Amino acid sequence: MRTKVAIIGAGPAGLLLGQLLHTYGVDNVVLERQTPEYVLGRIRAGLLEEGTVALLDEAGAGSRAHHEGLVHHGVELAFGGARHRIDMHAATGKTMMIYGQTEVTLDLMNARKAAGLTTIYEAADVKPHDFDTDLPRVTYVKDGITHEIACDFIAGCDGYHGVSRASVSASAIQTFERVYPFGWLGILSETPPVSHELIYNNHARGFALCTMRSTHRSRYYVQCPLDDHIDQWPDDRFWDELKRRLDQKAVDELVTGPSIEKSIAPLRSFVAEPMRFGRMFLAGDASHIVPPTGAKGLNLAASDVHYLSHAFREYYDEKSSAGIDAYSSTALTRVWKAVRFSWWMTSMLHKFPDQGEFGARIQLAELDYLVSSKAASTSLSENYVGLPL
Ligand code: FAS
Ligand code: PHB
Repeated sequence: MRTKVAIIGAGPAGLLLGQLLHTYGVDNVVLERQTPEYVLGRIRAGLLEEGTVALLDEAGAGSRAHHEGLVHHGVELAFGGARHRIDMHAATGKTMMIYGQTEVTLDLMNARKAAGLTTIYEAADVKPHDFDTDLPRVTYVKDGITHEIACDFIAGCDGYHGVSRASVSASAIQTFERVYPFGWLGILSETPPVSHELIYNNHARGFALCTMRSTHRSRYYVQCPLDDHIDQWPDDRFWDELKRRLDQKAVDELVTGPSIEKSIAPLRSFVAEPMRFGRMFLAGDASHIVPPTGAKGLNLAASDVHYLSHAFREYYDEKSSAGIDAYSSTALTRVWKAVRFSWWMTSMLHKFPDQGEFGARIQLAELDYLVSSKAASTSLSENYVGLPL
């Protein structure tokens, strides 16, 4: 088999890249090690920046988001028993959309199927080869048979645990990492959200986030110890702990119910540099991870794909390598600003084991400054809604 761009990974990054390249007339094949059902079963991100929604539109996969997504103009920060709204639309003119990553992935899968494009699911032992030459190729095993795809370029969209970054020699890559001393315990319930917007809670017992997937499906997170196991968190314990961390109005209005999904995610900040290795390019979680506090993970994958898809279009349409040569530095400039923002939000809202009373007071002072200063809340807003592409 031969294609122009071999994409490893059928998560949001890989599928969005595949759709945009198809729109630009660039032939591509997507290789995914899991089944479509497994990929759709992962409950992850929930908040889309305007730029991400615009990319879904450009990829021909945005219409359901516009019908079913919830457009938000702000968020609330809760601390010291009170809630404070940050009107992000007033500060930036931009909005955010609540539309789950599962739905984004499904819409991209359906668009790819409708376009008759090749996606090879359950592709085992996927390996990128010779990406430091002009003849890169990818091999994989399907039904016990080894296949090879000759290509012009390889896009590593295979997430943090993927094979692409792992295939780069240690001397060619530099990584930066911060692992946080806690995780997020998340629950999905078929209950109406406690508020029509998100509530980020700083509490002495730990962070909590009230978010949603629709007007009848809620998602809540509480900060938990890294070594906690999901079996230690029956629903009743989760709801009790969440109530201890919310303001009284939220407690009074919270509708609890059985969990339809419950999971614990570790938190880390991670960046691999560069994002290009010869004819192989990394995009999304394959190259960087952020703590979900700033709602940047999925949106960063989308901005990487924006830059990379335009670079490939320029290469084939204009016979110019300027875009692909600039991809890594262009993408990393935006990545690091989102990594900083996500680290800052995480540092301000979570209880750190070694922070002490002084650290707790600094957090409250930061939050109080944020909600009482137009300049501070504008800075928060422009990062949260998404910096310009
Ligand atoms: P993904 O990891 O989504 O997709 C990579 C794909 O590559 C997967 O389908 C995988 O099966 C496949 N793959 C891996 N190795 C392969 C191989 N060797 N061969 C072939 N295929 C291979 N972000 C937020 O903004 N908000 C959140 O609340 C949030 N919660 C999260 C919770 C969890 C538990 C995790 C892990 C992440 C969360 N994220 C969140 C971040 C998440 O949304 C990512 O940013 C997003 O999935 C990035 O998309 P991709 O880069 O496509 O990577
Ligand atoms: C979510 O809806 O899952 C979500 C929203 C905002 C975040 C993190 C997660 O910062």
